[in-house]
Parts: sequence; C-alpha cells; structure tokens
Amino acid sequence: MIRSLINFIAVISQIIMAEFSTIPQYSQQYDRAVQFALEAHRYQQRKHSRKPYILHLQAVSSYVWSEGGTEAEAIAAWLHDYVEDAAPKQGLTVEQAFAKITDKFGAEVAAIVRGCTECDRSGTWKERKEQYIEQIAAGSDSIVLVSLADKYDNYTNGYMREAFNPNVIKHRPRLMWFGESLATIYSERFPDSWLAVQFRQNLDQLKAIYELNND
Ligand SMILES: [Mn+2]
Repeated sequence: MIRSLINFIAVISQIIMAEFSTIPQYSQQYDRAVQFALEAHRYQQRKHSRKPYILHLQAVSSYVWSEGGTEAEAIAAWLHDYVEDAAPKQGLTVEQAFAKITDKFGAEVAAIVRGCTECDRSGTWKERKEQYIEQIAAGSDSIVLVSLADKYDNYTNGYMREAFNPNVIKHRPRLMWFGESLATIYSERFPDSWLAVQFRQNLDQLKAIYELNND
C-alpha cells in the first residue's frame, strides 16, 4: 500500500517536473510583441476568409517556435507583416517602421522582419514575388524559418481552406509557381524540417485539388 503510494507520488512529481520549470519559458519581450501585434493588426482581416488577421500571426509564431526556433524568431513571427500591412495605416514609411521595431525589439528581430518583408511595393506581383524568392534564398536561417512558417500558414489555412473561393481559383497557376519556388528553398535549407515536408505535401495536395477542378 505504502509502496504503491510512493510510486504514485513519484510518477506525479515526474509529470509536474517535466511540465513546469523554474525558468520562465518566455521573456516580457515576448508579451510586448504579442501586445504590439494585437494593437497593430486589430482592424485587419485575412484576405480571403475575412477572419481576424491576428490568427495568422499567432499561427506563424507557434509554427516557428514548435519547429525549434528561438524567442527572437518567434517574436519576429508576430511582427513579420507589420511593415507591409500595419505601419502604412499608422502613417509610417518603411524605414520608420523598421526603426520602430529596432527601437522596441532590437536589431536581431528587426533584421529577421526585414528579411521577410517585401520592402519595394512598386513592381508587379510577379516582380515582387521574384524579388521575395531571391531575398529568402539569400536570407539567414532565421529569415528562412519565419518565411517557411508564414507561407505554410498562408497555403494551409489560406489557399487550401479557400480552394473554391473564386479569388483564389483565379490565382491558382501563380500560387503554385510561388509555392513551389519557395518549397525548394525551404527543403534545401532545412532537409530535416517537419514543417518543410508538410509544406511540400500540402502543395502537392493543393495541386491535386486544382487538377480535379480544372476550369
Ligand atoms: Mn504573413
């Protein structure tokens, strides 16, 4: 009886030890990044589904961290669309927006966000995406990881869920081209990444959906 009680306590304490640490699992910088993103994107919707945009940022940060990313990378994930989407609404230029991120979250986070941002919005869609692909291919591992998490969420919770949305259907060929170009970069950079494998598999599924519904 006593022995089984001791065993029981040992098992429970092991579980507690495994799940709780005496070291905080994230710093207050992380809290600030979440709060910053919540405020900056409060009025923004996802393009096709019209759901709150913050769901995307939450997902990207979660994928980055689950994939083995650092806190700086997970913070950059919350901020990765700030310069393109939220800062113009606040009346900030691209460089003012980067200055704000550097000031609040430091140079490392700002450099990751810059690497994931289409800074020059003047070209056509194809030109901007070609530039983005080049930028990711030349980027640090941190930049490639945040980009992978970003595009994984865009393709999975965006284009796959909305596969029959007329606006998505219209863009099928170019979405496949863009996705496949990036999938090659992701799998070359991170050959053992679960997320990179999933991204490739989702692209194949998306292609199959498109072929079944050829219009
Ligand atoms: Mn994004």
